[in-house]
Amino acid sequence: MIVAENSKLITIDRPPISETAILVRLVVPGEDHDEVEESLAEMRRLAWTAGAEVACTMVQRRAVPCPATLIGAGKVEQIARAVGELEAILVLFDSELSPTQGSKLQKALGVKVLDRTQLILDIFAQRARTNEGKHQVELAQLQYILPRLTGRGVEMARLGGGIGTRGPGEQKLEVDRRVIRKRIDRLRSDLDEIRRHRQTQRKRRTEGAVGTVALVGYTNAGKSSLLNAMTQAGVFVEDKLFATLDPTSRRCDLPGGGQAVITDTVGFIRKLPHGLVAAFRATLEEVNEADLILLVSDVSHEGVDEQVSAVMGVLEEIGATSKPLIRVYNKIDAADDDSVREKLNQPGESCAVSAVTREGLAELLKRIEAYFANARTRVTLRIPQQEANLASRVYEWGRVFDRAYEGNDIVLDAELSAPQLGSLKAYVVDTVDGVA
Ligand SMILES: Nc1nc2c(ncn2[C@@H]2O[C@H](COP(=O)(O)OP(=O)(O)OP(=O)(O)O)[C@@H](O)[C@H]2O)c(=O)[nH]1
Ligand SMILES: [Mg+2]
Repeated sequence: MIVAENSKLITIDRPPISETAILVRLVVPGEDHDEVEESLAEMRRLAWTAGAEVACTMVQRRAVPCPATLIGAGKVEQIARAVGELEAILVLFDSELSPTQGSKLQKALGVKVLDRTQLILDIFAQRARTNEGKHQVELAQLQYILPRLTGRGVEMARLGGGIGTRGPGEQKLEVDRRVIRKRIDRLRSDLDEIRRHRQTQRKRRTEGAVGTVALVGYTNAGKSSLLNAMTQAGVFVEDKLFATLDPTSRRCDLPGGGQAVITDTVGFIRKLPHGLVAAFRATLEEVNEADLILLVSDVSHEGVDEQVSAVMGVLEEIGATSKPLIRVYNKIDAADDDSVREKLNQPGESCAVSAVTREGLAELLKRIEAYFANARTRVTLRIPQQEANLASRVYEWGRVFDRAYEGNDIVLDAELSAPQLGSLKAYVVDTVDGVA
């Protein structure tokens, strides 16, 4: 169901629908066969997640894309026939369509035509639960629609609801550009407010912890399952794409005492729409703010390497590549031992686990602990005796080597992690770098 309230347009609690779709892909010279197959398989899963069944897949090889309709006129006719025969009501393109191409194809085929970006946006619209998620999805949708605001709305409205018309799609013609721009401004300022609120929350949430860890990875890699296994968080897990949209943080006990804050967040996908990444800034900030990243991947999946590269691409886009990172190969219970071994032999710190059987989890926690132990700094703190509660916090959080009283001050020789030191910065009088 699409609701339009105070010009706010977003889908809420739409019942699952079942649509028959045809999947189309243009293959240009030089494209890798396996990657094309993988990308098509993923589109089928995306379609299924959105509520459509792909009845047939049609691929066209062409030296160059057709500017008007991406694929050639003959292929368009062939698809139109298939639409009639299969009674399909949706044609999905595993490519980005320009506004003109989308509009021409829709006219020629007489059914809804959606590209990969629109399909992903639709799933995000279905999945958004919190205010933050809904705001971010709406912003991405409006930004996508704005340059496409000519004519296609009529066709969308005529073709009825369902996949791709959720969110503001079918309302396009009634809401002119000016109104949309105003709404975009409003969403941006609301999101700024949400981000500020998130920052305050983050501070409170992470107080005293040795540090924060973000679970990052391809959609369906098992990030939420891993958070649950590490912290008994009870987060929603589903064998569909983009089960998680909103970040969840939980404290996790480390083997030698102390706690890390682990944050689970939205999954990535290849060709993730740039606008969506930009719109999800508040959510993705959780990754930028983390002290350590766990790059979670599904080692039982054939396309795991490509998935990891797609994740690295997004990390680059959000400026998080310089963060310390541990590669976590998940689902080892479903993978063959050789491929796991091969992954672990690659350069960089890595770890193999199963969120389901819990194999390797203890080792992963040890690695996290070791990272923060190595990242500790030995400092001298001078704390006024009236603030003795701060001194007890140092004992609670880190290691204290020596304590002395000088005048009205307690002087502590202690070792703390960088995030812990953050809130005690004002009391640090001396630092011994690199002492573990
Ligand atoms: N066999 C096996 N399945 C797993 C493992 N971890 C997760 N899964 C399954 O993989 C699917 C996806 O798990 P999630 O934890 O929802 O994955 P996610 O990375 O949070 O996915 P998104 O939130 O959609 O990005 C679910 O069906 C899980 O049960 C594992 O270690 N082994
Ligand atoms: Mg998840």
